[in-house]
Amino acid sequence: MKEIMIATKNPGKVKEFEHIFKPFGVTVKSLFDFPEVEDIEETGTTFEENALLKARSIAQSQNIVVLADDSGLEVDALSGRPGVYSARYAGPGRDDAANIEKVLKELEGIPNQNRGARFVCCLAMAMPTGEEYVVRGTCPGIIATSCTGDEGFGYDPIFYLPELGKTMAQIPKSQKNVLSHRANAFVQLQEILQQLGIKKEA
Ligand code: ITT
Repeated sequence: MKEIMIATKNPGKVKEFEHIFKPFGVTVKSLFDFPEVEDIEETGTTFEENALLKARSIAQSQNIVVLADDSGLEVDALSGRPGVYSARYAGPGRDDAANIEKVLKELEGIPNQNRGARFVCCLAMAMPTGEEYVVRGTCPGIIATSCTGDEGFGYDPIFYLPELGKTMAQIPKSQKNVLSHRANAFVQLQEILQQLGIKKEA
């Protein structure tokens, strides 16, 4: 496998995957390199379903190995919301600041011990030949009461990691790439890549 297309238009995700795939010598492309691919509606009710929907449809139409990431934030006190709606929680504008504001408002007055949450990342890899693989990674944390830090993207500024005493937006990319939900899912995907004979370059 020489190249893989990440089925995303989220530049934050593209950057993380470029970093992740570098040791494998696999070139990372994204939907920015395939402007002809139309948006695929995320009609699934689970992260797995949505990731598979995207990967499958693009692998077939573009004849390339595709990795789709469907990810989001699950907040315990909100019964798992925003969940699969994380990107559009505050409405179709997909604005990170508005999404964060909505979560913080809904959690107003809720004490720290009840602000548990997790980031979830499902990765689906689809081959043009029809083989499909899906994995799920998670990363636990606590929703802070305000934003801190400017690394990362999405909900990172309010996602507090108690063991580090920092939010996900206060740690460098290299550290996020080791402990995040995406990193966790990628460890599982790596096992699959290995079984397929795709290994890290020495
Ligand atoms: P694509 O569908 O084009 O991949 P997206 O941003 O719409 O991009 P999702 O549908 O998977 O992606 O929604 C994920 C949302 O969940 C994303 O917009 C963020 O708000 C949040 N999210 C996912 N991973 C995150 C991370 O590592 N840090 C912070 N927020 C994250």
